[in-house]
Amino acid sequence: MKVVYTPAHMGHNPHQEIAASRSASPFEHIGRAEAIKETLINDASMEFLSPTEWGTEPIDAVHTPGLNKFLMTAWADYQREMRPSHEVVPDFFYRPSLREAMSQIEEPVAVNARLGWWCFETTTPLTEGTYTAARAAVDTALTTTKLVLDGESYAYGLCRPPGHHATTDLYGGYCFFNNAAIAAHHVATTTGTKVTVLDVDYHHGNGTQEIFYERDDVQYVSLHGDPQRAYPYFTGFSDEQGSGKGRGSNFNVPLAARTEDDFYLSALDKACVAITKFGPSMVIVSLGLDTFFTDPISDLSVTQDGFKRSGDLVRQMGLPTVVLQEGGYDVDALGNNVQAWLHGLAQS
Ligand code: Q9C
Ligand code: ZN
Repeated sequence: MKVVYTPAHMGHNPHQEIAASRSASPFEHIGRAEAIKETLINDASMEFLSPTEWGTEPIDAVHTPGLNKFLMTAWADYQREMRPSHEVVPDFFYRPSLREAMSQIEEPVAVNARLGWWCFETTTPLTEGTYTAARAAVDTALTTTKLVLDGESYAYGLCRPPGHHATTDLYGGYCFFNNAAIAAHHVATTTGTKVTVLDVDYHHGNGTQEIFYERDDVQYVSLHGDPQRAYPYFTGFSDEQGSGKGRGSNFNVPLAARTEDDFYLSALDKACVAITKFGPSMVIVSLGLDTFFTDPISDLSVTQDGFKRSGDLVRQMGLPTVVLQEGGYDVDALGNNVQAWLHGLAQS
């Protein structure tokens, strides 16, 4: 299987994460992608390639162009305008009801206000090389997608930072640009065919859902921890089924804490039935391994064998499949878990 990887992800190098009312070492760090790379590079069935450059056009086709413009200079703007800091985090979020009944405003001018305009939470710091890394993750997703458009049955993109929490105009949840959504939009618009994003990360992909919620050319299907207890809390409920033209093309499966392999696989089977019914030309998998039973920030109980069975079930749909890396925070198990999923997909 072809694997797209670049060391450019190391530009995104947070030293801390502000969550649960304290600052602690980040769960999303360089070591995650390097652990996956180490496992796959020692696997003779994996062939490594570097991404090519795709520019900002595919990003601006999915996100409000102001998001890319902001992220390009935000870290440097903050150093100059506020104070020198290894990482940059908002402390004031724009919530539209602050201006209830008043005129709509434009993006503010002060960098601290712009942070709260474009970001929705505190766990996603900007560091000096974050922008370069986030752009490289998009290039990785698009290069992987092109391999499959050009005839590979499947390919894997080692995207870091991840993408599925980034909405049309907000970043957060360790995500800056929505790698999978950019890839799906690229396929749908350049081929005129339908595409499915199958999201198996522990967390609901609120960004991908929002981006495609009113569209009938891209289906979003997700298995995740029930938002009644799990991040991102405000989306991922089963009654979110799409709206307008998109009604029926969004499918959420919230899962109970400690869900084990057999139940998880039966839920994934339902997801695959919904995908087959939609009839896409390609499946883009948002692959999170944070459903693993020892993941430090999640509470599902999937095993390495469950990941292999998951890849196998996706293969049985018989569709060209792009696999893009999202979350997964048990770093000691991460490489083996990705490898198991990919071997299930490739039946090797
Ligand atoms: N104490 C992805 O898996 N909050 N994002 C975690 C942990 C952020 C997860 C709090 C979770 C974001 C791509
Ligand atoms: Zn996740």
